[in-house]
Amino acid sequence: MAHADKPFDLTRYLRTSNAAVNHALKRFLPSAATAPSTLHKAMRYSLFAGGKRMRPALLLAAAEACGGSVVNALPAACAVECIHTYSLIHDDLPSMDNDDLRRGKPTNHKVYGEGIAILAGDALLTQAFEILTHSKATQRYSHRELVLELSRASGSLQLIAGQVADLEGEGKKLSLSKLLYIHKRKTSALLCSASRLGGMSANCTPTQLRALTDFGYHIGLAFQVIDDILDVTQTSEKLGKTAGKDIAAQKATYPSIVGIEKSRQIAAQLTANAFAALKPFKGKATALEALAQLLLHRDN
Ligand code: GRG
Repeated sequence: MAHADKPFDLTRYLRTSNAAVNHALKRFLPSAATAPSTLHKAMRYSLFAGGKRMRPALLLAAAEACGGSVVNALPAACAVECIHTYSLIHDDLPSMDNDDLRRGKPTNHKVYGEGIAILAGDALLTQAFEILTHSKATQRYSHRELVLELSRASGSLQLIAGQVADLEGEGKKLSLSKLLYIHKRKTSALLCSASRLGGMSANCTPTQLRALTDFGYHIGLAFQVIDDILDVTQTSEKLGKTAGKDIAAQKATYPSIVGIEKSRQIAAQLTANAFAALKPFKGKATALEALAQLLLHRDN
């Protein structure tokens, strides 16, 4: 998708990658009419509610940086988006963040009720691994390695561990190192895994995989710092989710601990570290660089 002789057009890139991901997701998921249709409607409701599709874009860009194809990377890109969407549905539940708005629409449990929302999240989590089996194994990475990669990133030591620490930290004064522990797991683990899975779908070399790990890790941390800044600087309308939630829930965030300006500097430094990680690609990871910039400067 990238052309060395032209300035990189990220808007066009995202339009193309999002269309490919949406088309594949529609095919991978049971139709809304398939029984139990309430469940499949609920799964599709959140999946197609208008998320930014940053994780799939990152995955496709990582594949491209390693000389891979969109076709081979698409199953993993869809799998990661299913995991991400499940985590948002569950995060919004009354027993978690208790939110009414997500991706600019009423949250899943507001529309379908709590029981169906829990089950839609569960089903998306399971669906993710079924979709992942549609990936092609490569010379260096078997299906076992792909499944291990995604299950580790989304399991009890990473994504869910982050959510547990986040829940348990509410109303408490947290140190920066505890906050880093949460961000690494709650946010960075899945973004990092997206970056790694993109490389793996393209049979990346060990050096490339290390670079993508380092890149994804730093991008993931920057993403959450920016998310925390946006929570206090943007409106709910702009974010498509309730703004100001962190203060209301008494959550420790970078802005609450070090202030907004320092938080911006930290996000910029993390992005610079992510850029530095791309050195082995010798300037050929244009889409990854453009995405890193977008994530740093995003306003929703
Ligand atoms: C297992 C009960 C149970 C729950 C798991 C792990 C988890 C629930 C929730 C964590 C979800 C969470 C809020 C992570 C933070 C990452 C983050 C900032 C997500 C928002 O990502 P965007 O901005 O969202 O990419 P869109 O809607 O654009 O896809």
